[in-house]
Amino acid sequence: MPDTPDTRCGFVAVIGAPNVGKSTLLNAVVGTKVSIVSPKVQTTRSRVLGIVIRGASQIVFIDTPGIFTPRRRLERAMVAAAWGGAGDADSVALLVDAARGCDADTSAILERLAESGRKAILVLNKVDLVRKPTLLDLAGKLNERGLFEATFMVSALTGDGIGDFVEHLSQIVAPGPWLFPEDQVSDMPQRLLAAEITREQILLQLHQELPYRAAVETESWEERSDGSAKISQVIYVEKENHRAIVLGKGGSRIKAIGAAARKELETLLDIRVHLFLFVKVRENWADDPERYREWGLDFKA
Ligand SMILES: Nc1nc2c(ncn2[C@@H]2O[C@H](COP(=O)(O)OP(=O)(O)O)[C@@H](O)[C@H]2O)c(=O)[nH]1
Ligand SMILES: [Mg+2]
Repeated sequence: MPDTPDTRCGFVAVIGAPNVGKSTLLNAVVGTKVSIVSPKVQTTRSRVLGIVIRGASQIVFIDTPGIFTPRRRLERAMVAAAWGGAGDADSVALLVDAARGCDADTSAILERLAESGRKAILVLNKVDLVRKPTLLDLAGKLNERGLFEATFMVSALTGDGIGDFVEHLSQIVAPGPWLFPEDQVSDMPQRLLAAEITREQILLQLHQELPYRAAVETESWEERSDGSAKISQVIYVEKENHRAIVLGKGGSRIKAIGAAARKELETLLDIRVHLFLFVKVRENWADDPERYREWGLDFKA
């Protein structure tokens, strides 16, 4: 017998309209939070990897920003990153919100998939929200154009159907060596993940346009001798009145954001965390090339 290893490995890009549950799916397959989630669109700004091992297969999921018709520079860069993720991957999973059905964003993605000529995997998400007949109707309709090699019906929230989906992928990824260490679940540096956790709280706790116009950066990360970490972050907003909103009355909002983010970080990192947040006004951060580099986005997309 030749001593060829029987391992398999492949990249699977998760694409779809905003808010269909791509990041929730990524966290569900990985089993821990690697990508932040909120009810707001544009939560995911860059490409995030989630790495899963199933049997002899290592499946590397690429979470992408939602695909929609972009208007601003940041949006253009995010959509370009999403399609870039699909181009780099061995397989593409198109996620559709079963409750929302086939809306304009999803139709546009189907159009582009058809043009590319590559087969994708259809994943109908949020099955916990719809009745079976509606679901089957939608699956039938989406399959009419013959763009999909397989269809899965899942709930990223409850975990329903996730096992079958991962099992299928473990069988179709190509034979080859694993590309990441066995215990690695993401490629996101801890400082960036920590910043994302705080941004998630901003999205969850604040409303209107402001959350989309805030950025978070981890400025320093100090490991202390008692095993805890002191993390300082800056929240960048674009206007002085946004700063006031993030701070809240007597600093109450920033306090709540910090408390929730700290709790989440302590669970994720499994250490005690001292989190210090500062709010700064930086007009036009969304037009600063440096930010794009940091997130792995193309400024000129
Ligand atoms: N009911 C239900 N809600 C879900 C499910 N998956 C995601 N969501 C919710 O949909 C919203 C958007 O999720 P997110 O993962 O950020 O979507 P993304 O923009 O595609 O990455 C969040 O409020 C999630 O909690 C699901 O299977 N069922
Ligand atoms: Mg997302």
